[in-house]
Amino acid sequence: MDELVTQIAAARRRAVARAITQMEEGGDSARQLLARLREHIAAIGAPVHVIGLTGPPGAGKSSLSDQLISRLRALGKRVAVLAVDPSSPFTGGAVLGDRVRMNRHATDPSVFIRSMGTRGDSGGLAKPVRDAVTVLTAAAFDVILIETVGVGQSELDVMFVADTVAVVLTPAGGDHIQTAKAGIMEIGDVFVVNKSDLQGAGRTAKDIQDMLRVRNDRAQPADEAGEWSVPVLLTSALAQEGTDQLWEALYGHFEHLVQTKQLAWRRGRGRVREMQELLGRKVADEVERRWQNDALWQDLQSRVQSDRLSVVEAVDMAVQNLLKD
Ligand SMILES: Nc1nc2c(ncn2[C@@H]2O[C@H](COP(=O)(O)OP(=O)(O)O)[C@@H](O)[C@H]2O)c(=O)[nH]1
Ligand SMILES: [Mg+2]
Repeated sequence: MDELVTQIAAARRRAVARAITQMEEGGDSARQLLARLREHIAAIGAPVHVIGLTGPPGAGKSSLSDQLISRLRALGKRVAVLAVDPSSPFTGGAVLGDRVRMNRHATDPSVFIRSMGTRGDSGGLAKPVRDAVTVLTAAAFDVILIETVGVGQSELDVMFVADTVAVVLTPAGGDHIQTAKAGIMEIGDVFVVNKSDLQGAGRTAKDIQDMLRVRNDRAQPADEAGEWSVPVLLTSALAQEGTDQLWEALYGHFEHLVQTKQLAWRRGRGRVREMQELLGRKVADEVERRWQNDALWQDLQSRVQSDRLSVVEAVDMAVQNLLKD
């Protein structure tokens, strides 16, 4: 164990990879390793910046990651990329594409690229990702990029691990934003219209601005800590345009969090989100178990089935019973 911690602290590639596999699998040894890594992190005070990249498949997240790695390496920073596929227990084709996109960096000892499935899945979807971030933080990476595949609830959960969330879209017209609207439009700290070499990028950027205005109207009034003004950037990973500005925006958001002392709050909020998600799952599992085995729950079920009890009443009674003991 200590040997593994020492090797992770020295950023030995194989040790880091092995530790992340442990985090995917979960269990007692992973938990012990995490505790040791946290001690190490507390001792070194690693000022890591965790960035989430989300958006529809094919938007160019991996291509942008590749560009960002180059920029960060030029600045002398060490970079890790986690390509996460929460919709699949296996690390499949999309993630394979991710690796190809970033291949030229694969042999750089200051770059670590890893794809993750959610095999273990005992503690919610974000957990293995959060734990992998702990491993990479202990290995003293300066920046950790988390790329998620797809657009669903699980991607949102994963994004709450990040300090800065970039939502990557393309000039695919209004419907694109409509589909993306369910959730990810709410969590972006930076918006990116990639493939700006294609037509309609300016229009898409304007649609996003309009959407953000609605979002701001709904938001709480700014506290004295100050508000972050969400930028909408045009990039072309293909033409290598706008990617330096993207890094500046991402880092600017991190500086904002640090200067306004919101970083710790934000990380705490992410942990609370994860707690809520995990609690919800555990309660759902428990309900499922009772539904099958418990006489009272069976009775509620059959009364609803034969229309002797309304659904709402049955749910109220079930919840009361759940909370009773
Ligand atoms: N025209 C154009 N194509 C791009 C750009 N960025 C990425 N692509 C292409 O879009 C496809 C998907 O890119 P990828 O980075 O794998 O997207 P991801 O699924 O979001 O990670 C690839 O064929 C890329 O070459 C861009 O700025 N302009
Ligand atoms: Mg990708």
